[in-house]
Amino acid sequence: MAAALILGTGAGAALVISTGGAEAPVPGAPSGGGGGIPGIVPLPLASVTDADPGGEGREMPGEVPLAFDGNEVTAWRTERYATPGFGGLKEGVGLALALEAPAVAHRLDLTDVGSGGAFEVIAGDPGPGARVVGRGSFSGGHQQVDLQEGPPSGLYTLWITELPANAQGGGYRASVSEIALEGTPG
Ligand SMILES: [Ca+2]
Repeated sequence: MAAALILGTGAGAALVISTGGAEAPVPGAPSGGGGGIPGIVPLPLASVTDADPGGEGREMPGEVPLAFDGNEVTAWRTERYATPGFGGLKEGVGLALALEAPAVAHRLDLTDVGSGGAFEVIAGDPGPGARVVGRGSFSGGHQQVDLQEGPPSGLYTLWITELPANAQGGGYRASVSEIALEGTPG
């Protein structure tokens, strides 16, 4: 399917033209990824980091790789807090997903442990003026969160604003077993 997309309208706007014929394969992308929506593919991640801008800047960084190791048994967990609202210590914590190249994310694939709470998907960083493109709550399983289309971004943040109850050990914490983005490369 040949298509021409003009991305952006300001200075530095990129013109991306498919050359027709075979599209470049995405390394590691399973065929049929994207649930059958044309042009939607898994978006390769360059890095994932813990986000704790309102705290000490660290939120279990050693466990971050467990959120995308392909194993639903292992998970990145937040620290454990006294209340769903982080004990009043901060507005949220999360995972920052840096893409290998800017893209329009259409969907967040999330597998988690727990039930309830709340999260946002932000194109870019959290904070004042953050561009929220999706919202959801923890499901204790696999879910797909549809995201609002917007300009391409090289960074998407899973921003947890309310923690689910911690199933083991009391308190409140979120656990992300697997996280991935699907969308349209920019
Ligand atoms: Ca995992």
